[in-house]
Amino acid sequence: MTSTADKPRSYKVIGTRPVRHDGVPKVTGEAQYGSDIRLPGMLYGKVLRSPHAHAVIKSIDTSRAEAHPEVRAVATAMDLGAAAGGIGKEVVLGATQTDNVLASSKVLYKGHPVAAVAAPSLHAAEEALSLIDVEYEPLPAVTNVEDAMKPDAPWLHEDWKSDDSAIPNVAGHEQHKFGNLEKGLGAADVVVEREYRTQTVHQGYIEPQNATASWSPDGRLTIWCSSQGHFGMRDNVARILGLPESAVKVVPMEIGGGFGGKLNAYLEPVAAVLSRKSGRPVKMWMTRAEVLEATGPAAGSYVRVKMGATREGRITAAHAHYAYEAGAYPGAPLAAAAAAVFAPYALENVQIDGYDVVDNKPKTSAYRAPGATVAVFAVETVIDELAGRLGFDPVEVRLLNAASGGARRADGVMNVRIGAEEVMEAVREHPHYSAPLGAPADGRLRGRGVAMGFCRNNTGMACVVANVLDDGRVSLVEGSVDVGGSRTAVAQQLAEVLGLPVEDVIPQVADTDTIGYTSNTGGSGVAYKSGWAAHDAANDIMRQLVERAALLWEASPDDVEYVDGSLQHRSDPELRMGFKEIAPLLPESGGPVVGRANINPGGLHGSYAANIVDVEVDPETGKVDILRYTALQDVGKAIHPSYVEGQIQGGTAQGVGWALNEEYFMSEDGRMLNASLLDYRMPTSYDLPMIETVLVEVPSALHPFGVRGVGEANIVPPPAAIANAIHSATGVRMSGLPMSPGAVQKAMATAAGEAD
Ligand code: SMO
Repeated sequence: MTSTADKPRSYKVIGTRPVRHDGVPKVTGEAQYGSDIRLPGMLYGKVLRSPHAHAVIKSIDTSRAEAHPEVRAVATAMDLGAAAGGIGKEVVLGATQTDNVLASSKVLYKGHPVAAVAAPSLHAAEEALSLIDVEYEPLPAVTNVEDAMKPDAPWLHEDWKSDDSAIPNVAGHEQHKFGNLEKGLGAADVVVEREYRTQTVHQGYIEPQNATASWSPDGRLTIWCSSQGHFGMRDNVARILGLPESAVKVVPMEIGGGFGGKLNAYLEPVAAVLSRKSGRPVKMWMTRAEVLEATGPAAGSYVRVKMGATREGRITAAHAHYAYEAGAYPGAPLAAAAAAVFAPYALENVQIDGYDVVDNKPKTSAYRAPGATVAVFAVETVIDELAGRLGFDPVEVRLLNAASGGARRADGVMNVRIGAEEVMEAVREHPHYSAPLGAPADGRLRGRGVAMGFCRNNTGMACVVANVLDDGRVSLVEGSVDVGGSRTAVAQQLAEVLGLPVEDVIPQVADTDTIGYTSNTGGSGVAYKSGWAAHDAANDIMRQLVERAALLWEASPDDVEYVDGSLQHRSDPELRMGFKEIAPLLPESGGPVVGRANINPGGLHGSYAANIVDVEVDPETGKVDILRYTALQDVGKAIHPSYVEGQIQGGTAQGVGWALNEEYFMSEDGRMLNASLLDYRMPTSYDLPMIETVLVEVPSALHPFGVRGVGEANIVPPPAAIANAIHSATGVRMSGLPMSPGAVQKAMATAAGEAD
């Protein structure tokens, strides 16, 4: 039997661009998203949210709402499993998620849920919200990471004050260091130190959060929702409600984007409680304002980076200090930031200090390459400045310091086979890098910038079951929610091993009772872990088919092999059977053939990305137009190149939004002033040129097909690349995000003032 462990050099299915299996249903609108669920007798639930950014809840009186003739159930924090006590500095998901789902003693941001109602109509539910009487004692709010750490700042979590050495609202400090920073700085000919401030941004997924729950009288709870991991959601809901995991079934619906924002429970436990109390299924969904004000955006930050280099271009020292807003509860992505911040470089003297800071904003969540984008924005602009001051080409200086396999990353991880250098070389060789900039429009300025980025990849448990059907097709049941076409990428890996066309594989994502535990669709891990599981399940099928063919041929299994989708006898060329020929014979040769894999593959992997971008700046208005964009990424092995390119373009577009426009505008009293997609300005097709992609394939050493996660590294370089391009155009260094017209204009005016 042929094993694919020896990695065939040429592939028949991997690397091709088939139409995705879910393409037609998604184009026709037939695909079922969370909000498409309709159950008999279903009620509608709505959440009452705090009007204050920070307040003590003195009392909640639900009696008037309960007396409303149409109200079937009212819920408060008292109905959740673990009544929340104080919130500790540890990230204990149970306590913080419970308190975030329905506030117990304090509200910590505007939009924080305090109660919920269910009624036969949405209108009645909304009306009943106004009958819930909540008495608040408002407190001063703090919505900025630097203000939150000031000695006179209001403390969000009172019990943290007991540690009298504590800086206000700091939940944690994570430090990594090796070598000797001072010695490294002493050895430098040039040292650059800069500080940066960035604003809260949102993932901006199109589909708002939703959940429908049905609590059966037999005690089992079923939830239909759109999430990045129905097993993770099941476990969260069980923890919040104090139930065993086995009491909860989560049915994954199609998902309209997540980008890290659909890992946590918001409405699910509330709908469940309302269903238990009313005896009816309850459906809930968020408005866009609720999504922006009360789900999990990405941290605003304060970042300071100091780096030194010699005249020869060697970086001798690097220090990154970043304080990230966690929002209402601890848990800013410090470790993921530490993994990424200096990842493209081999450094001898390095220190990283990350701070996790709570403030009166919604609890932040992961966002595509969590923590990496703003830290790398700082590092990559400092490197650009170092290169300029030393008279080096910005790519040359990066290549001189490039990390490679065997070098230690700044957060301590030993690099395995990585693609940092290959990506930098691809930048240098790309025609865009040496193309003329062209003449700007009248009065405008043009420039070009480059930057690197990195995101580590996660892996985790994954299960698939593959059923051979009588007609020779295979139904592939998997546990990974499909966010970006992974159904097809996983099916391709099964098809490759079996030598089948991918159209003969029918993939579907099964609910938590139907397939084994599969970890979240996050950390760019699905094509890796579920793809690996599909590879193993295909090998399981091959092994069984060899046995069946041997049975049918009255031969020894040792004399039968599986080659290119066919079974054949090793010495008798007459004995040969295709997959489609043996499939209908299975019932009479022992029964169905089912391949299966339940795995937990390791993998310390990551993906490197780089951008080349040309901009044109209007000095009058400060508006930055993007003229040309090239996004390069080390993708391991591209299973479905079109979807890999789509990931790169999507991440780049989000990075451009973060770079140029997106931000939460907060009022003095802690309200988000732009809680709509009209005022929260994400880029549209009018703002972006065609983003050209370059796939650099440096295979992962572990995965049977060399897959790396490709979903995240691409969002990391844009802010720095654009900032460097703005500098190249205007001579001005930007020190924060977004680099909106107002910010660019102000920076140019300040620089002009200093020059006078
Ligand atoms: S930010 Mo992602 O869901 O790993």
